[in-house]
Amino acid sequence: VSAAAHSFTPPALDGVQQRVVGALQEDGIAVIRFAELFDEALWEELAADISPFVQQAHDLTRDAGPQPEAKDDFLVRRFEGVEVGEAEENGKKGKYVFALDNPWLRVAGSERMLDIVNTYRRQWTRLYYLDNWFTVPFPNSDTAVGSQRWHRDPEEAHVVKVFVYFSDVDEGAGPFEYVRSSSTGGRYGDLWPWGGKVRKPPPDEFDRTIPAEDRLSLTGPAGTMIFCDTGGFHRGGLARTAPRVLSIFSYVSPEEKGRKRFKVDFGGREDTLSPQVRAALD
Ligand SMILES: O=C(O)CCC(=O)C(=O)O
Repeated sequence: VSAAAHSFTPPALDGVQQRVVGALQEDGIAVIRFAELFDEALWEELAADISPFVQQAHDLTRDAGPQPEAKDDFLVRRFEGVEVGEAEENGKKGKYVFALDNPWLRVAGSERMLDIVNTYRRQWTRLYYLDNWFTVPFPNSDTAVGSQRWHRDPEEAHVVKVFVYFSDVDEGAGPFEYVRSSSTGGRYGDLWPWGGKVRKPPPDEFDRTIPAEDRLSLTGPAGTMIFCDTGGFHRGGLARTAPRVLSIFSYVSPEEKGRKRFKVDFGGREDTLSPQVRAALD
């Protein structure tokens, strides 16, 4: 246990934040509406900011083939990976640089958000990835590839991811799916355990072993917000009839400094940040 964990003092949480932490502790997953945590103006700002990316991604993938063969075929990432538009300029094929007033960073690195994640992890976590995703629908797709298959994330046993849907996600849009109570210490924590040899369990055996009622399919309208311990089993993005647009934020413990997949331009304002925000963005 690190020094940071020893000195962690749980912050005061409001009712919504407590509900999210409680559900994370119980099931490894919590689903709320973005509007329960943040105001309408911020939603509008994010929606406007993501919209040109969605248009570009549509154009880029209009002639997608019949079947995806790799992750890059079905997933367009705005700030990393397949670089489109401003990411090409900003990142120059390196890490994307977010200004401190970037709206995604303001949400992902907000105290409101960090207080939830940090209380669940009982330490000041580090934001190591944030992105916008456009998942390409393939009407004839019959084989799951990559993260479309059940898996546990490799970073840490209790890595936390937060997804916000910016499109309506029904079964045809490849919803995120999760096995309740499947992270380490949970009811299904010992099945193909985290860090073990089997990274992607055989689908038939998986379905036989884990009851359907514990396999959650997170459909929902735009504005749906999912907090999740992705050390537990999850999959998603097998879209057939509609694209799926979301933002993703990932949080790890402070020891994982090397993993950070973006940069922050603090503009000399480091000292204005609260210690937990600074720890998250450093
Ligand atoms: O696209 C999805 O819903 C799955 C994402 C996933 O597996 C991940 O972020 O680790």
